[in-house]
Amino acid sequence: MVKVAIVGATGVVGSKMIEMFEQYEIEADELVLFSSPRSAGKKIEVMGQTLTVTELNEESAQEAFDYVVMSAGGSTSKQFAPIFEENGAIVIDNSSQWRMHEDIDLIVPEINTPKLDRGIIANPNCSTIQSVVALQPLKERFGLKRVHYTTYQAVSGSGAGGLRDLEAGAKGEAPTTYPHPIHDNVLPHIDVFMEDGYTKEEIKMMDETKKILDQPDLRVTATCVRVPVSNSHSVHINVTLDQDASVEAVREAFKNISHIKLVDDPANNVYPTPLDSTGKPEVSVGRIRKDDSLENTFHIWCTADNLLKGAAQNTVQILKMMMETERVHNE
Ligand code: 11C
Repeated sequence: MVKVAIVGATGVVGSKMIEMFEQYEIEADELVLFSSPRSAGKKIEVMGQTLTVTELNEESAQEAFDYVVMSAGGSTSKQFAPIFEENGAIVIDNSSQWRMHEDIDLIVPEINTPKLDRGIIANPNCSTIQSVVALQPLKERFGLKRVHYTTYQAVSGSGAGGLRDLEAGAKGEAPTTYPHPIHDNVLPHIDVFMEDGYTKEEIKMMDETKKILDQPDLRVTATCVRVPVSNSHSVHINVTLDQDASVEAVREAFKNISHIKLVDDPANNVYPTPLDSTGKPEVSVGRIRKDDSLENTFHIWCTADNLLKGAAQNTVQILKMMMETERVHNE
């Protein structure tokens, strides 16, 4: 009897999680959908059943679940993930709340596996996930010395409010989520500003990259930018390798990997775009060029669906991996 809960089931990522449950054929004997009081009572179709969303509170969180996936923001995760954990669940959390805790695993299933010192596993930030997926084959083949990210992030990363600001801005309405219009504009500002002038999104990309790639000495910097695109993030990755490599060798490193799509034929206007990435499970890379301003350095353009590989898909892949490990364990 496997009992699973989705917390934040009515949100932008939560509804993609439900789609991913179907796609990844998650087998749950009982599935419970939790939300805030505002969305409780809503009915949602999941794998042929109609489920009513219930309110997450101190009492409902005490039920014994085998697995809980959460995408309801940091404060909800801070309050409830330890309660689910104490009651025996493996919690896979999509917020930034637990990611950098030393005893919490930060997982991209194509790259690392959980040690499970705790019953909480963290899902990384969306722009980090696609970037480390692109960096991993280069790390394996050539080693990494330094990474400089510049992101072009879609408004769906801010949930329904971001999508609303983009649509409303096109009609001349004022923004309610961002401090400036996002329609016809570009904002070098994602998440809050820290004392050193970086944004929290930039810090997340720097710290999470080192943790997932298990390379604390990697030099990483980032500038994160919101662009007027509905969905799918783009990241320019400027990477310095540990050794010399040709453009062809770097291209070769991305070939024959099922979760990476090499889209790199600029002479025919072929390169990754967010529009092409939307709805797709893989991370796309292209525009691979040598950066002659630094030794052993390359430019890579990378796009991926931030709600899928960047959030719901990666979370459900972790869930699937945990369920399979547990099943093998019990056999
Ligand atoms: C954005 N990357 O596009 C953010 C959304 O730390 O999981 C995800 C925030 C996070 O705004």
